[in-house]
Amino acid sequence: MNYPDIAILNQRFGTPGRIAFRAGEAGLPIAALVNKAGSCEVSLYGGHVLGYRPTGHGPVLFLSKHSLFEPGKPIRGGVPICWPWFGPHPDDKAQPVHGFARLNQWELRATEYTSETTELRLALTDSELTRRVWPYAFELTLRVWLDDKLNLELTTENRDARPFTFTQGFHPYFLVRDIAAVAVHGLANAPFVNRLTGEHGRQEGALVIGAETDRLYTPPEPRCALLDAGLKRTLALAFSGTDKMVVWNPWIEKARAMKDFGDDEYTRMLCLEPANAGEAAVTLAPGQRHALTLSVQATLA
Ligand code: TA6
Repeated sequence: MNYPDIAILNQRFGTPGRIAFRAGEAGLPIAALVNKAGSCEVSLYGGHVLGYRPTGHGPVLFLSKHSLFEPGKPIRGGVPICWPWFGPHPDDKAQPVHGFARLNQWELRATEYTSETTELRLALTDSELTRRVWPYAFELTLRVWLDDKLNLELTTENRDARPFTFTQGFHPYFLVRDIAAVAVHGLANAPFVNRLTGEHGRQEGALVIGAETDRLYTPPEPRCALLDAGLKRTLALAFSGTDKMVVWNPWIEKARAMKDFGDDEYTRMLCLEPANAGEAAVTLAPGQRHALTLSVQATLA
C-alpha cells in the first residue's frame, strides 16, 4: 500500500507542538494530536484511534502486543471503525468481520486547533474495490478531536442514487488493570441480547465480567461509566446516533484462538461499543447523512 509522504503531511497539516505525523509500525502514517488536556494517536490506515492519554492519567485504550499492522488486516485494539456492517457480513461469510472501513487507507482532509481543542478530519469514499463488495456511492468522514475528552464523530453520507442500509459501530478497547476488578454502571435494568446464544436478558445492577461476554444492550441513557478499581479510574462514555451498545470480552478460550491477541490479554481490556447493530441499522435516502458520536472522559475514581 502506498502511504502519503510523512514530510508532506507535516508540511501541509502539521503544527509544532499540536499536530505531528510520523511513520508507525510497518510505515503506517500516524497523526499525533496534543492539547493541554491530553494526547491521542490516529492511524490513517483504518481511520483508527490507536491511543489516548489524558493529562495526569495513564493510557485509556488497549492495544494488543500481538496486533498486526498490515494492509488488509485489522489493528487489534484502539478504536476500530466497524462499517458498513457490524459483526459478520449478513450474507457473505468470506467478507471481513466488521466491514472494510478499518481495512482501508483514509484520506486526510483537515487539521485544526484552538486554545482548547485539537482536531483531525479523515474521509473514506467509495472505490471500485468497495463497490465490488458494497455497491453504493458514499462518503464516510471521521472527526477526532481532543478537548477535556476524546471525541469521535463518524458521518455517513449517501452519495448514491438509491437508498442504502448499513450497520456500524465504534469498537473501543478500553485498557483495564484487571477485568475481575471493573464494573460498568449505567446499564441497570437495561434489556440485552446475548450475541453468543441469542437469548434475551435484563441487566441487574452494575455489569461485572466473569466469562466470555458479547451482549447487545439498549441502555436507558446513551451513556455509561467504566469503574476500574485497579487503576482507580472512571471512564465516562457518552454517545449519540444509536441507542445500542455492545459489551465484549473474549475471555480465555476466544483469547487463545485469536492469533493477534495474547492469551492473557483478555484480563487487560473491555470493549464498550456504541453501535447501530441489529434493529438499529440505518437507512439513508440519497443525499441524507447520519452521525454516530462517542466521547470518553477519564476521571480519578
Ligand atoms: O463487537 C463484538 C464482536 O463482534 C465479537 O463478536 C468479536 O467478533 C469481536 O467483535 C472482535 O471482532 P474482530 O473482528 O475485531 O476480531
